[in-house]
This record gives sequence, C-alpha cells and structure tokens, in this order.
Amino acid sequence: MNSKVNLQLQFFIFFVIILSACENSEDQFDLSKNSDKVRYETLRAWNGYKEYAWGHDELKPISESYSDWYEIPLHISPIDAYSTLKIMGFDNEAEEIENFIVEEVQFDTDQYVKTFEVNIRILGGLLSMYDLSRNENILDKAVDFGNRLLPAFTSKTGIPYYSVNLLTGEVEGNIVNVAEAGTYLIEMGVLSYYAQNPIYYQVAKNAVKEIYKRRSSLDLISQNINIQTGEWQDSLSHVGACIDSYYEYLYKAWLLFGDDELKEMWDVSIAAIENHLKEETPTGLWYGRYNSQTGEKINSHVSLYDAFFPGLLALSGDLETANKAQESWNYLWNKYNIEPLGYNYAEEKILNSSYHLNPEIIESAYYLYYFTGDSKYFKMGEKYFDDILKYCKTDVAFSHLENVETKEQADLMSTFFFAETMKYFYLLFSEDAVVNLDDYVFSTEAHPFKKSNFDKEKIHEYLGFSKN
Ligand code: DMJ
Repeated sequence: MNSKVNLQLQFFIFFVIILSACENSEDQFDLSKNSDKVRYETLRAWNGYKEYAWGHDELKPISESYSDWYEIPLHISPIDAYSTLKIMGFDNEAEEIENFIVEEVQFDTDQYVKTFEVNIRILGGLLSMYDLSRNENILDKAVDFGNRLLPAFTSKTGIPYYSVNLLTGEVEGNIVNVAEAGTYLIEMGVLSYYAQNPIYYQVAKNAVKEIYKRRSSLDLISQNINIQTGEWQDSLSHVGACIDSYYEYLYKAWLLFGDDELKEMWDVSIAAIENHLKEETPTGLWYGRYNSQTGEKINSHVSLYDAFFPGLLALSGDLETANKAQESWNYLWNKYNIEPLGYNYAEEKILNSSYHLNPEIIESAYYLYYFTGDSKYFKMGEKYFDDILKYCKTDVAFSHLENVETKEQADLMSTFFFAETMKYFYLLFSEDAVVNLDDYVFSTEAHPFKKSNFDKEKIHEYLGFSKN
C-alpha cells in the first residue's frame, strides 16, 4: 500500500473511532437538564442490557449477565423498552428492536406463561410499537400473540386462567386475583380495533363484568376469585397490588374507547372506594385493607404498587384527594430515601424491605404535575431520581434493592424500569409536555395509545359495543 493511501486509511479509521466515541458519549446530552439526564441514563442502561442480556428477558446488572422468565426467552425487556426509547427520540435503538422482533422473534414456544404479565408487557408493548411505527409486520406479531392468549379466556366464567401455553393453548390455574382477571381492556381493545375483530375486547370486557357483578352490597370487590365457580376466595378489599389495574382500566379504557358501560362501573367503584377504603392518619391519607362485605378495617398494609392511585385520581379529576395521597407516599419515600415494597402505615413499620425500581410514585408525580403545574411534584420527582441514581446505579445499568434501609443492591433490573420508571421521569421533567394527555392514554405498563388513532365510529364496530 502506498503511503498516501495508508495515510487516508489511518485518517478514516481515526474519524470512525471519534464518531463512534461521540455516539455514546455525554456530548450528545445537555446534562444540566433533568430530562436529558434521564435520557442519558436510559441509554446507558439500554446499552448495558444490549451488551450483557441481548436475546434474553432481563439484565442482571451486577453480575453482568441475564435472566429469563421461562425456559425460552420472550425478549420482554426490548418489547417493554420500545415505546420509551421512541418517545425519548432514540430512533435507531427503537428501529433495531422493531427489526429484531420481525426477523427473529417467534412466540410459538411450548411453555406456560402468566396471562396477565405477558398481556401488559408483551401484547401491550407490541401494540404500542405498532401504534408508533405503523410497521404492519409488528401488527402481525401482535395479532399472533393475542391469538395465543385467547384460550386463557375459556374458563366457565370467562375470567382468564392464570397461565396459558403459548404453543398448545393448554391452560392452568383456577385462582386469580382481580388484577390478573381484569387488566386486558386496553390491550385487547386496541387489538380488536387493528384486527377489526371484536373477539379480543369482548373476552376482556366479559371478564371485567364477571368481577363487577360479584361486588358486595357496599359495591366493593374482593381480591382473589375462582374462575370456574366465580366464588371469592377472601373478603379483602383495597386499591393496591392484586386489584389495582382492574380499577385503572375501568377508567382508562373508557377514556380511550368511550365505552360508557365502563364509566358507569368506574363511577360506582370510585364512590365505594372513597366511602369505605380510605382514612386520614397522622402520617397522611392512606387507602388500607377492608372487609368487602362489612366494610370493617382489616389492616393498614400497603405496597408501593398502591402509589399509582394518586395518579389515577388526578387523571379522573380528583386533584385534592390525589394530592393528599401523593403526600403520604412522598412521606414514605423520604423516610427511607426510597420506598419499601410493603409497609404498615399505622404501625409505621416495613413489611417488605425490597425495592424493584418500580414506577408508581413517579407516575403519580407526573400526572399531578401535568394537571396542576405545581412545582412541588417536579421537586418530588427530582428527589426520587437522585435517590435512584445514588442507590440503584451500577456500572452498566440500575439494580433492585434488597433492602431499602441498608441500600444493599439485588442483581436484577425489571423490564418496567424501561417501560415505566424512566418514561415517567422523562415525561415529568420535559419542559414542553411531550405527550398531550387529552390525546394519549397510557396502559398500566405505560405504553402510550393515541386516542385520535381510533375512529369513533369504527370503534363500536371493531370492538363490538353499542353507542349509548
Ligand atoms: C407494572 O408491571 C405494572 O404497572 C403493573 O400494573 C403493576 N406494577 C408493575 C410495576 O411496579
């Protein structure tokens, strides 16, 4: 090689090295802005996932390895991460996921999967991927996946089985909680619309009605149900984990599709919740555990999942109660500088000391800031983000905490950290509202769906409910 060509080659290699270094450097971010700090950390965690866990469900961010939910990976992290990466403007990363799903992912795997979890993460993720990309091959994947979930809805009541085999359609698990029974309206409704087939929405709505019609004379539902007999397995009523997203979907699915039957169920349910499940205490307003039949208090246990509720209250217009409830959760966060998974608010004691990078308190801060513009919610978010950076950050991504008191880390990064936690931080911190909540509804896994994508006339036909 002559020296001129050699010099040109060296210059070219140098240029490529500089370019690729810049791609992953801090230079492309304005780190004085919170929203860009979130983008930077999201990309860092995403690159960590890609380097150590690509092809698998979740990153183990301490051992720098991976973990799968079932024997055969379902690629839950990338599917859950897509809508966040896209909203943050990481188009190349999003496109890489899209191509990977189309070219390399098949769902005909002979394994039982948890119906509720794969619905909110995989089906919801694929549908929002289609909503944001309009890639018809992604829609085909979503329809294929939705069809694989349908056998779950063949119990005697129509309430879905706990798990379903993705290849054979065999089903298992006769006892489910209400969240597992009733969190399908959004995903199945969107699928019905795009597939122009009411079957998906109809099975989801039937499951919700089967729960609703078994409410007590106080209009309260319980936590666990037998899907064959329809008998309640307990009398535990609350708005937290194991029930939470049933209520969330009554309101949000009505917002998205305008099915007034859902709004009637929401109105009755929220009145009962406000009458029977909440109390003012020295540490603030809390929603506890009550007997669904008698209304008697059972205990003061809450889980950090319950912190989604102020956000739902804000979305449905009750800003005053939402604010009070958020203040209680904020108190708990500040007590440990992160929240414990389980807590007794009357005894002020930790019941479960772990933290799994969950989004709910951030989600609620986002909704409250969106609807009130009160900077205190923004500041709450800043504190949550700083604490997560301080205690959960690892060399390659972010980790769960084993113990919120000692801050000992645990070797896992949940898929909802991408789908929800980082998305809600970004939305909260972005100067101009990136997402207009008049036109978007977020699923329980924070996958966005654009209301104006769904023609009001066609919704009735494709989802199979009549106009009121
Ligand atoms: C998410 O997977 C969903 O929000 C679900 O409804 C319950 N909570 C987890 C994250 O904490």
